[in-house]
Amino acid sequence: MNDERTTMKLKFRTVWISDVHLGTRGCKDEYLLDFLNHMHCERLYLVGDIIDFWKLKNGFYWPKRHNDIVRKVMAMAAAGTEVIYIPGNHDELFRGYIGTVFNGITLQETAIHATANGEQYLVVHGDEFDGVVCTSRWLAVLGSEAYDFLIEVNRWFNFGRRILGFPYWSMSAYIKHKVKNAVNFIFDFERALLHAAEEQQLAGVICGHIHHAAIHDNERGIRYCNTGDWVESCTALVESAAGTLSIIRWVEDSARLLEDPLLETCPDHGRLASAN
Ligand SMILES: [Mn+2]
Repeated sequence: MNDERTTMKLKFRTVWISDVHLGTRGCKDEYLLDFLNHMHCERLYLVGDIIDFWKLKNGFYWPKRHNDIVRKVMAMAAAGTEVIYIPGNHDELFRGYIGTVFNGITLQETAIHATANGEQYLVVHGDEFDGVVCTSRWLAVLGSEAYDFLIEVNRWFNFGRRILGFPYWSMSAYIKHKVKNAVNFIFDFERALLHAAEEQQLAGVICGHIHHAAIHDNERGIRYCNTGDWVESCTALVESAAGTLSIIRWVEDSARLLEDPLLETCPDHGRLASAN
């Protein structure tokens, strides 16, 4: 990293992050800290599952960098960024403190965010829309590489089965079935959240929870935004000064963004990256 990169800051009107899972080994703390150090925003929404109290219960894991992240957010609040923390299911402990302000961070159950161009969005973590617990939803975030890997595992697995005299068992068919369930789950989740936004006559909804970043509109023009996560994809939802919403994938986009931080040149919505 050169000096220019370390001092450059991206400027946003609003930033939303969720599903950081501090207190777990899965948290991509280095990337998150890098993102926080390279951006400035007027308002920061922490959209739930920031600290993973479920994991902390089963053994304390809290490296220095997780402290650095908490301190960084507090420093941002002290420097004038409005920080709103909407607890999720992994940090539902904080739901007992809704309405309080802690070190400049306001705890809220949900929020209504008004963009620069006056559109109103419901901001919510999303676990309350789960309905049925779907154990295979993590499969939805599997990329094709992971899929190829499983195919390879399947080959060796069945090689072993054949030696032991067992019949062939298709892991890929099993995975495909599970992925289909996961895709259905995401679809139902989106529909439930869009319905909530529509009922409140809002422009859309901004949520987290399922670790799957997205921006798209339904057939009636109601927008669904998911901030993604900092366990797998390292994504944030951002609003430019003009009110444009986009998704940043920090690992892929950071170098290019820091080279040319003029967000107004970005497409209307969707990914910031031109490649996708
Ligand atoms: Mn969650």
